Amino acid sequence: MSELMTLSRTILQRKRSYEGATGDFTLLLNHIALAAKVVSRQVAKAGLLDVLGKAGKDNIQGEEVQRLDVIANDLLIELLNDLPMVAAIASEEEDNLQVTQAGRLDGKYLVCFDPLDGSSNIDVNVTIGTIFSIRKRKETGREATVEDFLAPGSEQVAAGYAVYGSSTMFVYTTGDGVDGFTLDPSIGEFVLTHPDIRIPDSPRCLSGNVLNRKNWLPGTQAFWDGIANSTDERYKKTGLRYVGTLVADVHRNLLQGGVFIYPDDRKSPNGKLRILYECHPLAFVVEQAGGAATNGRERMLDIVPTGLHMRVPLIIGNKQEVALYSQMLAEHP
Ligand code: P6P
Repeated sequence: MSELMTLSRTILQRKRSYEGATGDFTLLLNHIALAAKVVSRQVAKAGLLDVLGKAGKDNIQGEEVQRLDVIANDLLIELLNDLPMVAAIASEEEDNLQVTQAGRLDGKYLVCFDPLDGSSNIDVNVTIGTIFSIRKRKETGREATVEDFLAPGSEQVAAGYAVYGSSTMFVYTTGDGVDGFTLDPSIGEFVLTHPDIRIPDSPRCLSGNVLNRKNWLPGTQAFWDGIANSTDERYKKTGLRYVGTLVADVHRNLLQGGVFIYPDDRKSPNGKLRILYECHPLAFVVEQAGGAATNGRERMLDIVPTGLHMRVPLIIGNKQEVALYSQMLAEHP
């Protein structure tokens, strides 16, 4: 049994925590993992549990909310609401921040999440996921405000995701490397299967919605075409992969190497993806695994959000390709 490295045992034995962390952090992370286990079960049985389809409303993003979005969102809020160390929550599915009951005054953590990323793929059985980010408040003794969330991504103390695919995986970092766990349903535990993930320096996948190419900036087009038409050895095995679920595309690139782009373009000057609960957490994970993430012009983790639902362009994956993108933007104004 000594080989059975669960999430909790890994945190304790590999200090996958962070300076100043206490048991509170472990409890918080385990609650997020618990939510992932429950969502995993709902997703696995979606067609049988009558949880497919639309919830009959749009969210603040203007996107049609799926019933599983609501289930995942409500579950995460319920689980975190009882934790005295969590002061407030920012969710893709909630217009405003959610001040928690137990930790509203003295909770030291702020949690941001996209409860179910890739919702449009739920009904067609394509991989979806949950993305989370944990920040520490600079002061307690009062209710959290939106301003408490508006800090650079470099101030995250932990970030990660669950991805509900052929298996359910839980991947996270606290700034000391990245570990990946696979859910063993027979024991209900996330077991360490991918210790110390490092992104391979060989971009196996070029990932982006190339049907938007007509709206892309000249630099984006030059970046894409340069790789697509390259005869360089580096791109000999590079293929196009685009799931339509951000966390699935980023997870695949993390394990195989690659670059994902959701850029700004003439129709969407800020791109589509949200910084607080999509781009900052994934940038933290990918940087910790040896990759990079920018908005095409500056490091993603240096960007300070101006609102809970701020959108930013995202270029994320192998360092060389992320840098090449910025170079192409600069050379093709
Ligand atoms: P498009 C899913 O709705 C999502 O927010 C991300 O998970 C995904 O990468 C992106 O949208 C896909 O957007 O415009 O290519 O369908």
